[in-house]
Amino acid sequence: MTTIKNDANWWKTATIYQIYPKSFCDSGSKGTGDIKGIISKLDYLKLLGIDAIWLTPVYQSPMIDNGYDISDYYAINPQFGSMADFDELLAQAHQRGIRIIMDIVVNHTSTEHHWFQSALGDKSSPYRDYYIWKDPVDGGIPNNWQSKFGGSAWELDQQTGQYFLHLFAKEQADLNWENPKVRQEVKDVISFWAEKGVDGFRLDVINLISKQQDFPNDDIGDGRRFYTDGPRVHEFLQEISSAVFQKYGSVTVGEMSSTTLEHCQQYSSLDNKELSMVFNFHHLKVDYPNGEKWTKAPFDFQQLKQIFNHWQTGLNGKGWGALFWCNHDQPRVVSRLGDDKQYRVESAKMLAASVHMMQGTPYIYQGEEIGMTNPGYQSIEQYRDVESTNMYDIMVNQQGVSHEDMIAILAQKSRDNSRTPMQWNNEAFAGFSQAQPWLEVAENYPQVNADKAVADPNSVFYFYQRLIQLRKEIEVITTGDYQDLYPEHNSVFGYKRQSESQVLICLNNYYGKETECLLPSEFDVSKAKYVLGNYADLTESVSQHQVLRPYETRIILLQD
Ligand code: TEU
Repeated sequence: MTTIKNDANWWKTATIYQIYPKSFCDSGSKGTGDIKGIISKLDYLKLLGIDAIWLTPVYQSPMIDNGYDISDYYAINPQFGSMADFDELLAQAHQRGIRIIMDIVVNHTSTEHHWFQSALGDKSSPYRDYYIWKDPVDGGIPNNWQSKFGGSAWELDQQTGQYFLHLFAKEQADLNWENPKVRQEVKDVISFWAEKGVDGFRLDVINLISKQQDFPNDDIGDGRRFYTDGPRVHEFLQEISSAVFQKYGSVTVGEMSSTTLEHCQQYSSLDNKELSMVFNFHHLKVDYPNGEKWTKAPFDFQQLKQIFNHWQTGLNGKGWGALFWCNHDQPRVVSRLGDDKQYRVESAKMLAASVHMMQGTPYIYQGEEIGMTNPGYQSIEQYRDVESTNMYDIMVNQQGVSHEDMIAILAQKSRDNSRTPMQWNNEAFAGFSQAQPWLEVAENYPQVNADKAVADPNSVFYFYQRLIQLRKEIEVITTGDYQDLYPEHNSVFGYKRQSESQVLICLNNYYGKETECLLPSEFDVSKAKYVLGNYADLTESVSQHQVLRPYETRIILLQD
C-alpha cells in the first residue's frame, strides 16, 4: 500500500489531474458520471502517475452550471452518489498515494441555497445581507455590469423591488464578502472538508469576491475593473488562509479571472499567507482577437510566447503558477493549437511538453492524456452548457449573427468541447455509460480511447506518464529560471531552464512544417543528451543545428 508522504511542498513536484465527474465515468446507466465511477478508474490514474485529483463540484446543486451553483455545501449531489461514496473515494485514493483537492465555489451560491431562499423577497431575513442588493437607478438596473454568461449582472427581486448581483448565471447569486458572517460560513465549509481529510482546495473565481462598494457604472467596459482583484481581496484571503488553510496544511489553487502578474505574485507569495498557487488564463486568450471570445479566429503564436515569458519570469522566486492548457471551460488543446487530424498524436505530445517543462504545477484535464479532441457538433441541440446556449440566444436572436456562423464559433469556443464523455474504449458510448450520455460522445472514440492508449507504448498516455516522472527526476524543472530562446521565431517555441547544476532546453515546433533553429552557442552540446521527444529516432548526440519535424518536441538536458 502506498501512503501519502508528509511533505509540505509536495505540490511543487506534483502533477494534478482534473476530474469533471459528470463526464468521467458512469458506474451504472444514468448517462451521467458518478463517484463510484471515479473509484473504478483510480488504478488507471495510478498508472498515469498523477499525485492528486482536483474534483470539480460534487455538492448538492440544481446543476444550472453543472455544480458551480451550490445549494448545500455539506451534502453530495445524489446524481454523483452519497457521502459514504465520497468517503470511500478519499480512502481509496489515499491508499494509492493520490490526494484529493475539492472545488470550493464561494463567490456565489445557487439561488436555491437556503440562505438565498430566505433572503429573497424579505428585507428582514437574517440572510438578506449574505447577498448583494441594490435599489433601482432611474427605475431600472443599478449599473451596466455584465454577467460573464451574457446580459445584465442584475436580477430583480419582484417582492422588494431591489436587484441582486450575479456575475455568472442569474441562478448564481454573488455572496456579500463584506459581511463577516459570510466569511465565517466560508471558513466553516472549508473546515468541514479539511476535517474529513481532504488535502486541498481549488477556489473558483476567488479574485472576484471583493467588489468596489460604490458599484459604479462602467463607461468603458463591462464592470470587471470594479470587482476583479478588488479592494479587500488580499485581506479576505489572508483571513481564510490563517483560519483554515494554514491550520490544516491544505494546498490551495486560486482560479483568477482577468488578473495581473502583480496580484498573482501576492496571491501565491512564497510566505504562504494567501494561496499556494494560481491559475491565470492570459495564455488561453491568444485566440480571442481584441479580447473577443465569441468569434472564430486562429491563435496568435507570438503573443503566446510573450505571455508565457511574462508569467514564467515574473513568478520565478516570487510566487507559483499552475501549468495547463485544458479544463472544463476550455476547448481541447489539440483541436485548438495543434492538428487534431493528421498530427493528433505528435501535436498532443508537443503541447504537453511545452507546458510541462515550465516552472509551476502541471494540471491534466481528463482525456487530455489520451489526446481527446473537440467533438465538432453541428447543431445547437447538441449543446448543454448555459454559457453556450445563452450566447447563441444573444448573438443569433438579438444581434443577428447567422445560425451557421454561430455553430462554427461554438464548435471552436464552447465549453462543451471539453465536457464530452471520457472515451474509455470502443464499446457503445465509449464505455462511459451503459445509457445515452447527457452530452454526445465525440465520434472518434473508436480510434481515441483509454484502452487503446494504454495498449500502445507510443501513445499520448505514456508520453504524459514520462513527463510526470521527469518532474520528479530532474530538479531544474522545478527550480530553474526561464528564458525564451527564440522570441522572434515564427514556428519554434523554445526555452531554457537553468539551475545551479542543470540546464534543460525544451524545443517545440508549433506547426505542421519542418523548421530549424540553433541551440545557444554557450550550450555545450557534447555534454547534452536528449531526454524525451515525440519522434522515435532521436540520435544519441545532440547537434547545435536542430531540425524539427512537424509538431516535433525535444527535451534536452545538460548536467555536470
Ligand atoms: O469559471 C470562471 C470563468 O470566468 C470562466 O472560465 C468562464 O467559464 C469563462 O470565462 C466564460 O467565458 C469558473 C468555473 O470554472 C466555471 O465552470 C463556472 O461556470 C464559473 O466559474 C462560475 O462558477
